[in-house]
Amino acid sequence: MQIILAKMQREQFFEALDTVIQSPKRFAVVSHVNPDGDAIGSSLAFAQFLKKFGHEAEVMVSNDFPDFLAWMPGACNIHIYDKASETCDQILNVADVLVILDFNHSSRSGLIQETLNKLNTKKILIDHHRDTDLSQFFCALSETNVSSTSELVAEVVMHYGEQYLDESIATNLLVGIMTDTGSFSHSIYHSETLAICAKLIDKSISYNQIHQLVYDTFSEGRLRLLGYSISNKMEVLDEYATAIIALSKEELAQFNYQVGDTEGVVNFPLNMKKIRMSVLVTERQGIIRLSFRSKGNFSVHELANKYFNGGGHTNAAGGTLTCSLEKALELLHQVLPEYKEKLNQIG
Ligand SMILES: [Mn+2]
Repeated sequence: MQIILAKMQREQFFEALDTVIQSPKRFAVVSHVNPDGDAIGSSLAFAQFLKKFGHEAEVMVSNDFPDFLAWMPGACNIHIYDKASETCDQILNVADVLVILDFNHSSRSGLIQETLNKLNTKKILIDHHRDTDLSQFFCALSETNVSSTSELVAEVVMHYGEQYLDESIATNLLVGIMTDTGSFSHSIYHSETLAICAKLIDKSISYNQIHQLVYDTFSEGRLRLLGYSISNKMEVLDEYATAIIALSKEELAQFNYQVGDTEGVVNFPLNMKKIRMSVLVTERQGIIRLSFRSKGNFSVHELANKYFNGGGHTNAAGGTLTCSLEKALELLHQVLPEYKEKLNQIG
């Protein structure tokens, strides 16, 4: 049944997309706040794909992306709303079509939300998050059972023909899939993901180089912060098969914190056999950010959604609170007993 529905959705999606890309238009491609490799990779690739049909396509995100993504083909042309809101608003206001990539609710667009909500422009969605309200989109390719939005964009590009897959597009999509799967360690639900990657690797810059550009870029401060987080800050709660790392803004400053420096820290506690859930809590300007990871079928999406104003996927989710770091940790400890049984289940 699911397969039939997915097939129907694809047929409808491509039928609708065909009508849009036939004649030259102005596209604004928007992705989520605190953009990651998948947000940037899928957006750049889709914009580059659109340009092959003679369209104008501008990519925009709410705030800056981490340095380890800055080398990506076309990244220097991305519009950052909090640095150039007027330009961004202008692009949005004249756009014929908005493309929403790697998020499904306008609240995830950060500072762009206000303008987005005002526009009646045709919207196209390509995304792998759950609970999508499809009614607001002209057409949507929304599937949760894929590694990443970049995988879906790869499917779209290849639907139109492999001749559209050039070095930039392939490289950008590979970064998206690589980063959303934690370097191919999770979120791979079918062999198709790797089959797509095989095609991308044939067209992209050297795979080894991409991996190095994304992962071997730590500053000394970032690596020391990782060491400190695990060695000094990791709290292991055996009873709940959970590990928590909390970092205050003073601690982040001590390691000369740059955007993206805590990326991946939350994954390390899961390397322990006994740990089922890992939580990273960080203090930013005025807000507390929580990042959740889990193994197996324990859904951090549910927990993040119920208590931490967030959500995401079964094994990876985020949330935010506007309170002190201490209060956030207090709440986290308070809700754990409710999940004790599930956290101690195998599978
Ligand atoms: Mn993604």
